Parts: sequence; C-alpha cells; structure tokens
Amino acid sequence: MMPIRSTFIAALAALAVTPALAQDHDAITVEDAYARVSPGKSGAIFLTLHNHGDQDDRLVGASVAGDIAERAELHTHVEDDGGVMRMIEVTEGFALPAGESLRLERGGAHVMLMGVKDLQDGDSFPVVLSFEHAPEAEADVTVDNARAPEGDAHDHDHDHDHDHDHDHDHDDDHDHEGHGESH
Ligand SMILES: [Cu+2]
Repeated sequence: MMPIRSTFIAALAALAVTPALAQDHDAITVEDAYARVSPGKSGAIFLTLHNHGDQDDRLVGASVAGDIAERAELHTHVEDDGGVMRMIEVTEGFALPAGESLRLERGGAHVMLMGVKDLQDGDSFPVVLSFEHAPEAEADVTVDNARAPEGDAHDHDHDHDHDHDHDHDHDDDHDHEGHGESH
C-alpha cells in the first residue's frame, strides 16, 4: 500500500511542476527580467517578451507573491502637456504581435510594484505574467538597483554613473517613489 501511494504522490508532484518546465512549446518566453526597488515603497520590473507563436497576443497582467509586494500593475510613461514624463496604469496591457518582441524598459512600459517588502539587491523572486491568449508565464526577477538604463549602456563610465549610487537621480526614481507614496 505505502509504495503505491508514494509513487502516486510522486507522479502528482511531477505533473504539477511540468508546465513550468515545458519551455519548448511555450508561445511566449521571458528574458532578462530584473527589478529596481525601494524597500517599503515601490519598484519596477523590466524584461523582454518574445512571442514565438503565430497569433498576436497581449500582456494583460502581472502578479507577485504577497511577501514580495502588495500589488503589481502594468504601467507606462507618457509625456504630459508640460513635457514632464508621468507614469500611468495601462489596464488594457501591451500588444505583443506574433513573431515580435516587447521590451519593458526604463522610461517606458514596466511592471510596477506597490508596497515592496524587504527586497535587497541581488534577491530574486518570481513574477507571473498573464496574456490574452497564451498561458501564464513565470519568470525569475533579480533585484539589480545599480543596473544602468538600456540607453546608457554605452556610456557606463561617465562621471554621473561611476559610483553606482542607488539613490542617484535616474529619471524613473522620482516617479516611482512618488507613486508609491500616493497609494
Ligand atoms: Cu510605474
């Protein structure tokens, strides 16, 4: 009796983890996911999505565990009438056409984290992304507060960037912190 039960439970466990490992026929894959956070306040996740399928899709939601942050939302930046970049929630999500990639990056689309818990540089945590058509995708996100914005990658050595100061006034910091306070 016991060996049979054990085998049965082991088989169930294997079934439970299989979907996360079944990368080869996933229509949508996630790469290079990292986050910048202010513990106790807010943060943002940046990543690249690839739609390998032949159907247009759409990123419509994101979630993290309650011990990571209170809430996750899809956000983007828009320029207001005064030329100031502001963040807004994008409830309809982001288009991800068949065969194309979508980069969530600094100053653009991102997954906003509200009420960030005690996350430190180098920590990693899973984010679950949901799509209009494709099954949910889970990705590991690494906290990397020192990472330079994509557009700055080529001038890494300039003075303004040399000290890797986490509180440096990169263009998205004020927005995120302000946003966190308002919720
Ligand atoms: Cu945001």
